[in-house]
Amino acid sequence: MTDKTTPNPEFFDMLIVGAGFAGLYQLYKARQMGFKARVLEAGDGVGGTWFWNRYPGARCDVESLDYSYSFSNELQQEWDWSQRYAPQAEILSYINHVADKFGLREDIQLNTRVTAATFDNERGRWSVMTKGGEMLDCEYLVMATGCLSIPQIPRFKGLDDFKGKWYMSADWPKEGVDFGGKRVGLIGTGSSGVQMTPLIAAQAAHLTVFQRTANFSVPAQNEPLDRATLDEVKASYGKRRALGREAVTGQYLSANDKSALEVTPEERIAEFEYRWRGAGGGFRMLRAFSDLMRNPQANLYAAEFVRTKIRGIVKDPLTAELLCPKDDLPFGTKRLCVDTDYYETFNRENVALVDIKASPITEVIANGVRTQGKDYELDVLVFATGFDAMTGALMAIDIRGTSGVSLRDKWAAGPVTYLGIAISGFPNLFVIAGPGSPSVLSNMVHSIETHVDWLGEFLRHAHKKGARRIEATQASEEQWVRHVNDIANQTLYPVGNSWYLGGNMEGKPRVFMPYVAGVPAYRKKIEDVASKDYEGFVCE
Ligand code: FAD
Ligand code: N01
Repeated sequence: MTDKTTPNPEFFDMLIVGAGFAGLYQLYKARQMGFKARVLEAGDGVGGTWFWNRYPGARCDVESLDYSYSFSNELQQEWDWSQRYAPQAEILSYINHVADKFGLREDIQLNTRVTAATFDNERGRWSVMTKGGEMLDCEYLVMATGCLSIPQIPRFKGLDDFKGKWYMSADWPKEGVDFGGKRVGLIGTGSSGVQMTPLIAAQAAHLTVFQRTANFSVPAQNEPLDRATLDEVKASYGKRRALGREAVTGQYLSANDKSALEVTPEERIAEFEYRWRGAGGGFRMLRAFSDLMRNPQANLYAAEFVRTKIRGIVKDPLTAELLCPKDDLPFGTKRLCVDTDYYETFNRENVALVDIKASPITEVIANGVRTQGKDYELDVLVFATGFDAMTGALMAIDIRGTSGVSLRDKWAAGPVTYLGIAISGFPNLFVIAGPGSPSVLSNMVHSIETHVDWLGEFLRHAHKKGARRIEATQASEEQWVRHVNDIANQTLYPVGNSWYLGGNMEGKPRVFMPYVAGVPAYRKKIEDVASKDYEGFVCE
């Protein structure tokens, strides 16, 4: 630990904020480059998303064979995933295994929240301040702070007076929660709420699901991975990873390049059925046809398919109708939920769905929840209310670049970056999988590796030239932001209200944040930039 009283803060070549998939790989890479580096992590363990989100049913929706590091063949050969979509605990074990295998822990400082970072123009260094008052200096500051790491804390009136216990999906107790015999209220029906609903329902005396907006959910078709499958994948893992690199979402899956409009109705239903019953998963469903996210009619076909499924599964017609997403939410414009028995759960006697769009929650009362129409008696409340996504973790830190310019001010109308990795006015600061990169629309582990590898090459290149200060120009940033917006506006993504565009938080600027053109198109852009002597950056 750095001595807090030292007048000269300890200096690092690189400080990395966050110990999730991104921070760990960045540390591994920094060491390979001979850097003195340290990771600062707010939590008391590594794992990021998978450290915090321990709620029942939490698991990935990109297959684990792809949602895992590819940088070490030894690692991918020795690790056996138990299921197609591994549960949270297994992903967390994997990340811990990575930390141990590569001896990363000695350079990871846990229980350390970064509160401020200031660039010293004269010395070309970042001064980083922690919540505990510690100061550390570095040449490069890498923000591996995550896109979904700042939960939206429920601000319901009366919550402090609630007599029961309440929990948040993204800050779940390590010891778990026993719902046995309890009347549980769940607020939030996004991916987290959808994953936990069947498990809570199976344990609790009664579950009331409070739904504000119905979202689309498709079956995961999760299954155990047997030895033969694992051996087969491992025998040609490189090939699978290479195919993933060339896929729009950075993962190995079958994409149909036909338009939903060029096939017969029977062929269309057959394709959707194959993805619903056989292939499973949200990313596979989104690739059922090439134009689902571009053509309103194609999108409507997918939406109608899922609505028909819901009506077929859920026996009570009123509940079924309530669960059907409405036309103002085109299919897939909000992250598709991926479930195991979500809709089926509403056929259980001990589960009720409440429409809080029609009758909003007015307050939490001592023994439950009050809506405009009715009181619900509850022993436990669960909030699966989402995140201050993509910008929240960066805006929570007081980051000041050249001439004291504040990131909070710069991003007041929405995030602006060059390539989703650098910000003009903030030299030597890099964001892993930030806004303006494929990020959350892709297999994140793949996109994280892409950024860390590209940045590594960039820093090597800069050092060779004797440059120590790297900064994106304002012109290149403006051009990139325009491009990101243009591409998004050619799709249906900005039509649905979602956290992708800040629409889940009151007062947050509405800007579509991820880069929708896909992983291969993005890689081509960043490789082009590199091949043109890192065009758009000033290195001196
Ligand atoms: P995180 O894992 O979010 O790690 C960031 C870390 O930074 C956290 O540990 C946080 O505590 C720390 N931190 C933040 N601010 C500070 C600070 N100021 N000081 C110190 N530390 C700080 N993506 C997929 O591609 N596929 C999936 O299947 C998938 N499933 C998901 C399931 C859930 C429940 C959630 C919430 C997200 C999921 N995601 C998925 C997205 C997921 O966030 C990424 O895949 C990935 O884990 C992000 O890794 P990261 O290292 O970038 O960020
Ligand atoms: O959060 P969300 P999440 N009163 O924002 C509701 C990843 N992830 O944690 O839609 C009442 O999606 C809100 O309602 P509305 C994935 O990328 C992946 O579930 O705003 N309700 C919504 O229903 C995902 O997209 C997996 O009207 C309130 C819900 O809470 C991202 O993380 C699993 C409310 C929030 O849904 C976030 O998912 C989990 C209020 N005041 C997470 N505030 C996988 O499957 C919010 N809501 C891999």
